[in-house]
Amino acid sequence: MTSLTNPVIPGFHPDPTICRVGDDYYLACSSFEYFPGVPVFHSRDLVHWTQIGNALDRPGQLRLPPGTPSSGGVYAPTLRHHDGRFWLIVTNVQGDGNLLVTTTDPAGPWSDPVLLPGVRGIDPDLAWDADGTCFCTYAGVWQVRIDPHTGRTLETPRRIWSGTPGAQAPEAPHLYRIGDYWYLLIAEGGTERGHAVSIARGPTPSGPFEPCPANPILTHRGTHHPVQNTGHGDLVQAPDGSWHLVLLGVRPQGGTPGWHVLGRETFLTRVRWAEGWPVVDEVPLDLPAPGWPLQPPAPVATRDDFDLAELGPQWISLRCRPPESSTTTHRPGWLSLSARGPSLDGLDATFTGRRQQHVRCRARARVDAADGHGGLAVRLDDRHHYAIGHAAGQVSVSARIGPLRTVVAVRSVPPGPVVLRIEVGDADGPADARTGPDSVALGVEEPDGTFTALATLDGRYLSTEVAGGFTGRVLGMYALTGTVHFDWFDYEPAA
Ligand code: 6LW
Repeated sequence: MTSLTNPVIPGFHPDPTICRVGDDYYLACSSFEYFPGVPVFHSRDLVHWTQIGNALDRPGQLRLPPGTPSSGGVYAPTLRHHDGRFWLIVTNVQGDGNLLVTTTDPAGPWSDPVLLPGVRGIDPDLAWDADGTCFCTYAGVWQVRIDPHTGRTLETPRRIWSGTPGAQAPEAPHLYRIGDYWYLLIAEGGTERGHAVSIARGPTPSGPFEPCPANPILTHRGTHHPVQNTGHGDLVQAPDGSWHLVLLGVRPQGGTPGWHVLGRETFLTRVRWAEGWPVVDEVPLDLPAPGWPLQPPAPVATRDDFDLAELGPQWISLRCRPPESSTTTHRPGWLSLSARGPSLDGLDATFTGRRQQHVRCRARARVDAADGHGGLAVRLDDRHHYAIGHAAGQVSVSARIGPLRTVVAVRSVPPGPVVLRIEVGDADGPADARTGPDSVALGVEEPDGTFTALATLDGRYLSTEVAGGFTGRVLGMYALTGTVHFDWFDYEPAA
């Protein structure tokens, strides 16, 4: 049996929520300032996941106001199947607040949103009792009965639990009817190194809730485990009766304090039951555990030739993707990006990329900048990014790290398209307490295919521990002036 490595969905895919219908599992994640929003995945074995769409992929569903900051936007969905339909509730923090969309096919299209102005908190959950009453439970932990068809709240919200006394940030609630009890699963301790999963149970969906004596039922804090910050989970039962938890975790690298650069990723672990409480396994590094059904891995397309009219679901853009700034039909077989703002620092930057999903990898693109200035970038947020740009017969590497902006290297290139490359490799220098997580080399590919790095930069500055926030690195293409054309983009994990 093949041994696969957790995370089951690598790269910036936090706050996973899961449901099963028959033999099919569906999972969705947060997406923050990127459009389209809320990536949706499908699996038949909980281990191999394929992205089948994004729940919020029309501007009318996802209004990210122009001032939506990095790590603002779309937080923490809950995905459920009820009454023949899939329901997804999520918060658009600077935009419409809490909203709910439905579909009969999770690959889309999803409905226009129903807004829930009476639900004023993040991390909304949906659960229905046997009478069909719908409960919306959210961070705090608060609960309110709602009409999910209209979004109306039917009562004043009530606090139903506040988690473990002294623990910060009781959030990410999910409520389930399992056997004789209603179980209220939460995250607490904050989404950083103290993160944990706790649970309580009660006789009704509103409690009163009795905390599990073994809380937290999962945490990796204070351990040497390579997966840290574990929390924000959602439970699912397999057709064979076994139980599983999807959750977020991070993979810190380097010396102290440990830098994670891929954001919070989706992991899977096994759950057993003892005396009416779930007992959660430490997150395994290798999957599957013996006895799990397996499906062959879906082929992962690493190269996009931009031959289709629509971009695949893995591509995400900053805040919006107006057709006039992103098209594959203007020059067929090329992605043409037109500048909106003049810098990657701005909230209006034209940037379309994909999540960095491997700790060592490379991204390449063939870029024609005859009509503008643009290229390839590694973006953590608007204040933390490295870029290699092409314009007017030159390529240049630039870096923005907090308040510092600098051009690191410049080289002239012959007229015509160039192949730009970014390689994420091992940290430079001897390993000690201050070693960074990785290095980011930015450069050009010579006509014979060899790589010339113009600069190799310390990766720690594009980490969450430096930049803050909730996201991870995205590797992508950008335009700062005019229109820049991309013939293809290729992403490959490094051996
Ligand atoms: C999310 C909260 C959290 O709303 O981080 O890890 C916030 N948990 O539950 C953003 O993802």
